[in-house]
Amino acid sequence: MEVPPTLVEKARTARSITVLTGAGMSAESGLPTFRDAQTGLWARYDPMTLATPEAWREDPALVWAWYQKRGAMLQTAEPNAGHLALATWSKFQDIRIVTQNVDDLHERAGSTNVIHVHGSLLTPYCDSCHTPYPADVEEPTGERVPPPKCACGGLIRPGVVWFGEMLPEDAFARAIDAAQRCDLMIVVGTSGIVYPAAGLAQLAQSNGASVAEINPAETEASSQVDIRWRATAATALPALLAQVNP
Ligand code: BJW
Ligand code: ZN
Repeated sequence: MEVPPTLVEKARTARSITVLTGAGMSAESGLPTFRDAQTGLWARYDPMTLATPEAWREDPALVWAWYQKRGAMLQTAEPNAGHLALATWSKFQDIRIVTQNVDDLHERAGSTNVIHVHGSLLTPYCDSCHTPYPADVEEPTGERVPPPKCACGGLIRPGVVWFGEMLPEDAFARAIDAAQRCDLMIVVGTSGIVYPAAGLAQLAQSNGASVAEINPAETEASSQVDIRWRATAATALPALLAQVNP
């Protein structure tokens, strides 16, 4: 596979690389993206009905079932060749992964340098007293599954960041740091429309980094990045790694 030579050159000489990943990173592991027409979860469900605090208040059982379903899918999913390439790469170069994904496939591939800016499917907590609750995924039997109750009477909610909610302060601070310190940012599999995560690429660029996009489709960010590579995560990242460390 043809790897953009400028990207190989940048990657070889970079002192610090930050990889910003989105749902497309896990698409080849069988997890649907949010907005892709055919497979996106939101083709069947209205995201505004599900991924918001308002939906949680109005119909927690519907929202809980949706996340249980995604948790069940995650249990049977495996990291793909792209996740594995990043884990291998980070053994010999300074690489930080900033992910918008709520799955744990980067970690399962062996990456230890992962910053989760939109939370995780594996960290439910009480929506009232915020006490963590063990992730106990059961395949939902229907569209609605009542969420467990906390000892305080509150409801256990998914440990993810919904629209209108603040990103976890510590994680986002580390993401900003990773964007500011890198000299190459590789943006993989994100549509670039959800802020503030999407702004990290502009932040890296305004701090002098080159920004490369790996995505089979045009995105909101495409016109601004320095290198556009129309390829998928699981094909491009291993090919890039092979060129950087032949
Ligand atoms: C492949 C591939 C392959 C396919 N290989 N690629 C107006 C203007 C600006 C901002 C706002 C606004 N109104 C509201 C906002 C703020 C809002 C926002 O950004 N909204 C926009 C939609 C406009 N942001 C927020 O609310 C954030 N909080 C915040 O701003 O706090 C401050 C605040 C507080 C109060 C009021 C206002 C502001 C929080 C955002 C939280 C996002 N949460 C979600 C759900 C997480 C839980 C869950 O998983 O259910 O995060 S939404 C969803 O989008 C999820 C994702 O992480 C995120 C990004 O999606 P992603 O990863 O890019 O996926 P897709 O599907 O969009 O794209 C997939 C891509 O992969 C495509 O490009 C494909 O081509 C590609 N692909 N196969 C490589 N094999
Ligand atoms: Zn509680």
